[in-house]
Amino acid sequence: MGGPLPPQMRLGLALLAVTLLAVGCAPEPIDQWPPVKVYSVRGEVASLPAADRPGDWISIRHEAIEGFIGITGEPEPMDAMTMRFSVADGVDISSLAVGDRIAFELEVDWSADDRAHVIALEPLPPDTELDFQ
Ligand SMILES: [Cu+2]
Repeated sequence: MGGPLPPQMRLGLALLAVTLLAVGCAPEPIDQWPPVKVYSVRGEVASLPAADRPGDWISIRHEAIEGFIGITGEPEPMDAMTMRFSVADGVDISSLAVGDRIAFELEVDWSADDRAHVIALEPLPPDTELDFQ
C-alpha cells in the first residue's frame, strides 16, 4: 500500500494524461479537414466536349457511391445520377464516345473550387451491366 507504482503503470498513466491533454486542448488539425477522398466509380459516358470546342470535362451517368463523404465529413451516400466532372491533366478522353461504359477514379476535395474531378479512367467491356437504381 502506498508504495511506488510499477513502471508499466506509471507509463500507462503518463500516456493517459498526454491523451486527455491532446483531446481536451488541441484544436482539430487544419490539414485533416475538409477531407480529400478518392472513390472508384463506374458509369456510362453521357456527354463529351464537342470536337470543335474541346474541354477538360466529361458528363457521366454514374452508379451510386456508397461510401461518399459529404462536406461536413459525414457519410452521405450518393445516388446514381448524371453529373459533369472536370478531367485531370493526363486523363485522355479523346477516344471516348457517348454510351461507353467506364470505370473511373473520382477525387473529391471539398476545399477546392473544382471539387470533383476524374483523375483516372478506363473503358469497361460494352456489355458491362451497370446499376443506376
Ligand atoms: Cu453524383
